[in-house]
Amino acid sequence: PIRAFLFDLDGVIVDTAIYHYQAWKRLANELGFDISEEFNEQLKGVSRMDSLDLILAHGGLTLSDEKKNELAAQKNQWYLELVSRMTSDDILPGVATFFSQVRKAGLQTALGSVSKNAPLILERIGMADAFDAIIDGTKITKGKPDPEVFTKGAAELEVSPAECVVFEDAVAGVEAGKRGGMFVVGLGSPDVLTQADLVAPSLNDLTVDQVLTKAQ
Ligand code: B16
Ligand code: MG
Repeated sequence: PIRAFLFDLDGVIVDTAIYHYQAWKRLANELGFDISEEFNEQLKGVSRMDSLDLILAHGGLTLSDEKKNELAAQKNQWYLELVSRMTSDDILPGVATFFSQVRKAGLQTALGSVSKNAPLILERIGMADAFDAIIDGTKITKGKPDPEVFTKGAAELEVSPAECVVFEDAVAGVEAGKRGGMFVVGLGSPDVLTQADLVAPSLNDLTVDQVLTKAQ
């Protein structure tokens, strides 16, 4: 049976992708090129350094590790300025209702985010106590599509992968859940999230019962 739900943060609980995009775009512009919203899709669920590498390759730049660390720190500073203004109003529609159903169903919950800023964001939106386990970018060595962020969540909850459902909005995150041996609910477009076992536009369009019926 399903015993735990594992949630991605950005794109599932909150929409921080827009802030990541604004901060990366500002950085690219300072370096003399631009990134589009379409390009930004590739950055979703991807770690900070891997994102920077993709952006620099896009701009045709090769830089030293020292310079890259400096740029990543600058982007994060801009990103944090945007995140610091977040409140519970930034929680995506349907999340609160879905979480109360999760509790009623007696399921465990974990956060599976590659963001090193995940605890800060949870604090800002008032959801720091909403999860039984929190796996963030400081607890993993490999970002999505590696399954580590979700397998660690399952381990911390003491459940097996087959007992978990992952909720993800990113292609890399859906792949991570599947590679971890879990049932994956994709939140977004079925044309994009082709590997997901079930796809809905957002948590607002799903009930816990619907998910459990499909997953077990
Ligand atoms: P940070 P998720 C991911 O969060 C974002 O989708 C991705 O765009 C970002 O680069 C990554 O976190 C690292 O974030 O720079 O804050 O450590 O989707 O795994 O919740
Ligand atoms: Mg995401």
